[in-house]
Amino acid sequence: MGRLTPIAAAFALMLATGAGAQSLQELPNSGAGPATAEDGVTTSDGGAMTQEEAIAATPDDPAVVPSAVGGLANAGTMSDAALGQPLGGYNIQPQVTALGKRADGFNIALLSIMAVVTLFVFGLLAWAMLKFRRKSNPVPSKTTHNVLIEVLWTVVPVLILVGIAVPSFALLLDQYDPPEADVTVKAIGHQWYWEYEYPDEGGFAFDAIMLSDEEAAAANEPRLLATDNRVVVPVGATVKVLVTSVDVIHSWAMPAFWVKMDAVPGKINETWFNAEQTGVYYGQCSELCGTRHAFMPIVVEVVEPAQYAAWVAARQEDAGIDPTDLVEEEIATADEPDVPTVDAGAGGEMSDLPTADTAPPAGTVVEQSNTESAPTN
Ligand SMILES: [Cu+2]
Repeated sequence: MGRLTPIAAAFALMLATGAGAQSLQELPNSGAGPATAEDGVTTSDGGAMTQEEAIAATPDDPAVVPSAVGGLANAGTMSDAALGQPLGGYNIQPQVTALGKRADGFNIALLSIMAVVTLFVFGLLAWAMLKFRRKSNPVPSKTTHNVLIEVLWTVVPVLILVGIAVPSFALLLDQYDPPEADVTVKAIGHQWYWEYEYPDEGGFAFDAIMLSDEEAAAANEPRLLATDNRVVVPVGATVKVLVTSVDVIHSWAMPAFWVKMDAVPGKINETWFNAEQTGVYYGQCSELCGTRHAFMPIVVEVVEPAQYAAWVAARQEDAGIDPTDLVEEEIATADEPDVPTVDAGAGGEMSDLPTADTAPPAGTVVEQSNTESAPTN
């Protein structure tokens, strides 16, 4: 018991300092934290929505854009049971983005290194226990130092860690350094469904509501993962996803793209993907957000560019948007300077968020690095 006391004391101290640091971090943000009812949250139609209104906007009254085909705003691609959805095995879903493939390979490499190290250490333990037990080794050695062994057990682990760090940092940097976007999609989390907006295509928007078990079965889609409307994007295009929320923190996650980004009220986070294969891909909200957290799935339909153009034209027609107006608008705004960007840093800590005093001007995009990009949850 005597030896446990200092450990318990250290643990209590750790808890105390951890809690202290947390409350300090929260203090400067108390006035500029996640949007409250007074702040109002800007919605897709440009108006302000209070938190109560946002919560009241339940899936019962979705503002679905009607579609020419079947009332669904999707391009009608059939889902493939071997792609873009859980396979029921122990492995990560097949990746369809270059970064996803790299990350998947890195994951397997790390697991292999861990397996080798673990087996080696357990082997050493077993060997030492057998070889140096009292019965087979009655006179213990008095050796206390061995320079060669000490250098080896320091240098070898350092080399292993450096060998892991180099590809790891390279992958991380590439994830946060997106190429210029071809398509921009805004994903807005609601309790409990996702709303999508295509700001560059005239700003048409729609909600994605989960299909019931019967509807999913009838459409030959996986249970609890299919939605009535899907995010449609072209294959081989760099898609920028702006992720935000109007009520609580959600998370927009797509395992087959190795993408996961928190949806934080009052803040726009950015992530991106470039899908190399057409198909229907399923994901889920990955931040516990309330009672129906498990029932706000995400569906991305990757189609050929021509199919995408037709889908956009149909959505614009449904929403009463004249595409020729958009071209004129683009020319009119072409001379305006770029919106400044503030990088919140790798941690994305609360303390890194702009406070009321230092907040960047309205319209500034605050980038948050995605430190939890792995699709496994
Ligand atoms: Cu959610």
